[in-house]
Amino acid sequence: MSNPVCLVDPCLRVNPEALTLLGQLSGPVFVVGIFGPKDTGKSFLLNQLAGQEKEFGSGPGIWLRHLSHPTKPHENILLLDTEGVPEQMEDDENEIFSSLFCLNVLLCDLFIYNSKVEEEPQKELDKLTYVTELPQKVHVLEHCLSENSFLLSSVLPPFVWCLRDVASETVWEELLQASNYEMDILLPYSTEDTPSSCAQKLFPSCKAFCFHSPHLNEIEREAFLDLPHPVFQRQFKAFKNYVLKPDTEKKHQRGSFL
Ligand SMILES: Nc1nc2c(ncn2[C@@H]2O[C@H](COP(=O)(O)OP(=O)(O)O)[C@@H](O)[C@H]2O)c(=O)[nH]1
Ligand SMILES: [Mg+2]
Repeated sequence: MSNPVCLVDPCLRVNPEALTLLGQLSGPVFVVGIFGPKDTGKSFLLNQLAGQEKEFGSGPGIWLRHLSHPTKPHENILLLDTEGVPEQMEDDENEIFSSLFCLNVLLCDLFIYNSKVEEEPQKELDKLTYVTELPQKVHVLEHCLSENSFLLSSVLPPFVWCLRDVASETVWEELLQASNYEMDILLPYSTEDTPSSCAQKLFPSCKAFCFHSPHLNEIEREAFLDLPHPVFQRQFKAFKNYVLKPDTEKKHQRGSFL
């Protein structure tokens, strides 16, 4: 497993060190990207996917980490960690995050949107306003712009929404398990062009996974040492199975950009 390397800086300049690392890879590559608000446990989740107990975050831009597939050593996994989106931003900073979102989405085979959910899920997903800009920013075929929104789903990866710090008593997890983690079970039907309905329309599939906080209280810590909370571990296992298991629905339906 490699240490994280900056792939692109906030001005979207590619780091030659990352290109050298990519050039040395042989065998199939599966790219998992994450995006979302600051301090919502994005880097922590990727560290868990990498099997790392030690936490380390990422700096500005998009950061790349390479690991071998846990059960298929000749296959590669690339994790793309993105700097977290701050709550308040100037216009030019907002434009940078919009570009980082777009680039992350286009580079990965599976895109994770990670956020804490304190109220209705739809309100939280509607904060991902960058998704509504995708049809203007990504043109699949220059001569077919009128069909662009429709064509986008052939180049976009599956969308996975990770809802963090979800209390055990909500019914969301049960609903998701019963529907094979289909995200729309959490969202009321809407005909408006909100970010949540755009995500459902544009991405080829949308799944959602709930996570309890990984933190333990004093008493639990004595029983479980420094591991994440057992409920988090159970939920993480289902998520990891989805992310890393071969699945014709989600893998390699589209051309690779990397
Ligand atoms: N409440 C809570 N804290 C978390 C969670 N995951 C990680 N953390 C902690 O939140 C802090 C920020 O995590 P980090 O992964 O760096 O957040 P990022 O900015 O989204 O990458 C760290 O101290 C983590 O230990 C979570 O699911 N819930
Ligand atoms: Mg981080």
